[in-house]
Amino acid sequence: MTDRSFRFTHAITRRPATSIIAGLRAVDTGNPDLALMQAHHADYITTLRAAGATVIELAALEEYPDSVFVEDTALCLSEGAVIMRPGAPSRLGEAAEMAPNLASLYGDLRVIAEPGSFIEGGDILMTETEILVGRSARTNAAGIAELARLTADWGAVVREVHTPPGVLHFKTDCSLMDAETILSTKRLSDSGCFNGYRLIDVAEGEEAAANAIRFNDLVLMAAGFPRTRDRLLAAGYDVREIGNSECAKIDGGMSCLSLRFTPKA
Ligand code: CIR
Repeated sequence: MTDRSFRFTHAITRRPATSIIAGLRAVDTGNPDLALMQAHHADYITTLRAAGATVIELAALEEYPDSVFVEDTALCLSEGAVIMRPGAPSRLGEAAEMAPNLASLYGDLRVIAEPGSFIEGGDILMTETEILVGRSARTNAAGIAELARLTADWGAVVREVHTPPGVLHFKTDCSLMDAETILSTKRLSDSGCFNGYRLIDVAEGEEAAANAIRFNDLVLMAAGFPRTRDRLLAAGYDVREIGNSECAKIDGGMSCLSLRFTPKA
């Protein structure tokens, strides 16, 4: 066991653009405040560095309002990286913007390229033994099948699962805490997709706390969910709370804000 699903050397982030106010959202609760988002983003990066990450900060991309959410553009594995094909038309071009950054770090870069394939990184949960991919409004069966084909010779085991209806991404509702343990909402875990894993339930009414990340010895979670935080503390995790009020207005959370990986040249 190498714990490669949560032990990493690197992270990539992208600075939020002023166009963030045009970010996609399921429900309009007002526009994000850029200055406050930048402060939260800086705290997020400082915390990743405290966890041991070499953080590569990319410049803002004004033409893509949602481009701060770099997770959706790629999947980074131990053996190589795969450029995604986002299902949101306004985000399709973000994937090509990420490619050169990963090409310079990885010897093997592959691309989801079929015109009918759609897949976003937010729908992908990598565990120690398998890659779970949730079908959603952004990720279709063709995208999942293409990912499975592209990664088969790396030994990847891709399992198609379902994102709950009305939930943006699979990982909106779950996170890997360690090699055996997943933090999840009940509405997702009730599907049985995590049978065999140890589960920590997000507290009822705190569903937005499910999108957390484990990076080396730290767990980064959105601030404002005290009952879920206390469950993670009781389970022994070293938890850091990061403000997420502005990203939350456009359906973003902890995992969306970075790619986390150990490059293999
Ligand atoms: C979107 O709708 O695509 C963005 N507003 C939010 C993306 C969040 N990304 C993620 O969960 N991985």
